[in-house]
Amino acid sequence: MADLSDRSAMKKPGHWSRRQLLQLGIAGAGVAGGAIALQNLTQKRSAAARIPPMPADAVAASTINPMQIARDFDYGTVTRENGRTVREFRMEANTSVVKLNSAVTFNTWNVNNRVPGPTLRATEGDRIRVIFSNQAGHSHSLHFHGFHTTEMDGIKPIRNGAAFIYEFDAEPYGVHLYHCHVAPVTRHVGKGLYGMFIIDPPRPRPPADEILLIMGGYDVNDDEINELYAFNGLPHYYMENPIPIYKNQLVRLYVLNMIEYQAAVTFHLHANFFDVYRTGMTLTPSERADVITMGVAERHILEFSYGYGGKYMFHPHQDAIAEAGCMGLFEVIA
Ligand SMILES: [Cu+2]
Repeated sequence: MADLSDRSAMKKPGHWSRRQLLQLGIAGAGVAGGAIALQNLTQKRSAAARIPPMPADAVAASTINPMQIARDFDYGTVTRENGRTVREFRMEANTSVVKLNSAVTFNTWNVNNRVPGPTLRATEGDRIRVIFSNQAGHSHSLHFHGFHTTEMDGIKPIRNGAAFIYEFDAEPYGVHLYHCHVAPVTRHVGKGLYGMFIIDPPRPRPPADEILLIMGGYDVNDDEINELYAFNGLPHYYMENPIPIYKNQLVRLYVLNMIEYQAAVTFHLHANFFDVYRTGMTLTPSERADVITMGVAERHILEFSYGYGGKYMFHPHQDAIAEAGCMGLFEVIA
């Protein structure tokens, strides 16, 4: 793959010149021109599910907006090539300061200026093309979980100012992830360079209110211990801004643990039990629980609905971690 040496013209995803795309060898692949016939084909899988509107006042006092991240699934730019669906994603490694709370700012390494990075979503069998540009000031990479060739495994550092195209088939279906794999990986992940990669089964799951929760930690003083924790980027955010869900509506949680410096945490949901689809790789649940243990990079689909209105907490049952920011509320509304 070609490296891009001219970083000045590559400030933002979406502002890539035809020359740069030619350097990457993809200008003819329907990227640059008007050949994109199926722009952002958002699937209507949840059309029958009732999903509350985003609270108008849920604006984070930060560059990260967890309320938006919770239901934001990126299906990429869709084209057809040789009879198959190709989903193309622009992902840019950045370094940016994030206000974690009123007292603490943190220098994150991230994708597309958010922690977690964009939630990529495809259907099993699609072709995935990730155009990765590193504008972060350090070497980074994108390592995807899933089946792919060694060249696409993302362990080779992509230097600052360079770019690389990761391309592979979306398989197998499940809840997966991507993260930087440059050493020390714990540091690169701990600073925010990770996200979720969902591959839907060929026959879609039933309609549900689909919500993403990624647990992360922040080592704000470089002592290799997290001082703050968060769901979807910001500590304590969902305690002040509960996620609205409807009563008696099936909720499908996609949960991922990306807390470094910590062997495992649990995920606990109050006043309820959830069906567990381990790694999202089954169509029928394997168990029912209200606490599930998750090592680093473990992820599951958890399904439930609430029969009573009100506010209900979710958090790891390592209560010190919960109290340091990894704690939130669902608000069940009629
Ligand atoms: Cu990195």
